[in-house]
Amino acid sequence: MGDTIERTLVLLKPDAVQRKICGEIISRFERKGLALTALKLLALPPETAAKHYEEHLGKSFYPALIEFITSGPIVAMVLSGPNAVKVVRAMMGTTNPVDAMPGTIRGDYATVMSSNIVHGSDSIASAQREIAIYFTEQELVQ
Ligand code: RTP
Ligand code: MG
Repeated sequence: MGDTIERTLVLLKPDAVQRKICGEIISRFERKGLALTALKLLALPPETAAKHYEEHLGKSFYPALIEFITSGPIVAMVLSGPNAVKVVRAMMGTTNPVDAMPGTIRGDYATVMSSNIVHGSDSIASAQREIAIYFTEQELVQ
């Protein structure tokens, strides 16, 4: 397998914006070698949140998840680079910050699963689907 250049969708969730740590988190991704390809601050409409998290519809945590992700502004970005999907997931740490290793974003900045700072696409197919929710082709500038 070669080191394919990939694009992935990253969200800095409302807790990251509220805590004013977006710059720090973006810096981590840039230092790692990933390239900013698109970036915006937005208030996520509930319908868009539902589209993003449609795989979780019907699960016990779904209502709280939608409520949380729409509770304040988020930063949406597309990052590009070799193996970007897996690299971002590794940098994020596990879904539950209790288990996330120190040195990962969730390991360093979060304590509870309901408020875990960052989203990253979990596969290339998810990345393609999710990028199209937030950005037009024209907004992907590199
Ligand atoms: P994300 O989609 O936000 O990047 O997180 P993830 O892939 O690590 O985890 P996922 O399974 O996709 O879950 C999405 C978000 O739902 C909340 N969650 N709560 N209580 C629970 O069992 C539970 N499971 C998931 C988390 O906030 C997770 O980030
Ligand atoms: Mg997920």
